[in-house]
Amino acid sequence: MNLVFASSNLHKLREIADILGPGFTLLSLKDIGCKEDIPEPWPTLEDNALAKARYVNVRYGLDCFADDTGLEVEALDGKPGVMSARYAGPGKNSRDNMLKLLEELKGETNRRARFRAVIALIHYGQEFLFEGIVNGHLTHQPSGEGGFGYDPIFIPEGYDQTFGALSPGIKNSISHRYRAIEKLVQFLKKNS
Ligand code: ITT
Repeated sequence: MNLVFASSNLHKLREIADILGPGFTLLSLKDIGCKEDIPEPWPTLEDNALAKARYVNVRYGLDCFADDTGLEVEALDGKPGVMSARYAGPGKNSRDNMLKLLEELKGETNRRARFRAVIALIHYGQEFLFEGIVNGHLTHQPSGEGGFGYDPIFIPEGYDQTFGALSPGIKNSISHRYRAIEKLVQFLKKNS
C-alpha cells in the first residue's frame, strides 16, 4: 500500500517506515515534488496535523497523513506542547529547546512528562485523527546520541534510559508515534 506522509522531518519518516515495515511504501514530500515548508500556526496538535495533511491534499490531490507531536510537561501545565518545535525561539535547534526546558525545570522535583503524537489522515477525501501517548519523566541532563528532538532527556515509563540512549527498535515499539501509527494501520486494514 502506498502512503504519502506530509512531513519534512526525515527522522519521523525513518521511524514511521520502520514501524510500518515492508507491507507499505511510504512516499515523502520530496517523492511527490513538494518542496515547501508547510505552515503549522494553529494552537493544537490536532489542528496542525490536519493543516499539514490538508495542505498536501488540496495542492497535490493526494490522500495522505501528517504527524504533529508535542512534549507535554506536567509541572509546566503541558508546555512546550504544540510549541515544542520552536520552544527556544525561531532559528533555534533541538539542543536549544532541550536546554531551555531543563533550565525552566531547574529545582523542580516533578519531572513527569509525556509525548503525544496526533496523526491526521485524509482517506478518500475524509479526515480522521489518531493519537498516541507515551508517559515518562525528564532527566536533568541530555543522555544518548540516538533519536531526535527531545529524546535525550525523556525516559519512558518502565525503562531507565532515555529514548536517546535506547535502541531505535525499542523506541519504535513503545513510542507515541508507534501507538498512533498502530491505530492508523488498524483503520487502513479495515477500510481499504
Ligand atoms: P513536520 O511538521 O514537518 O512533520 P517537525 O519537526 O516540525 O516536522 P513537529 O511540528 O511535530 O515536527 O515538531 C515537534 C517537535 O517535537 C520538534 O521539535 C521535534 O524535534 C520534537 N519531536 C517530535 N517527535 C519527537 C520524538 O519522537 N522524540 C523527540 N522529539 C520529538
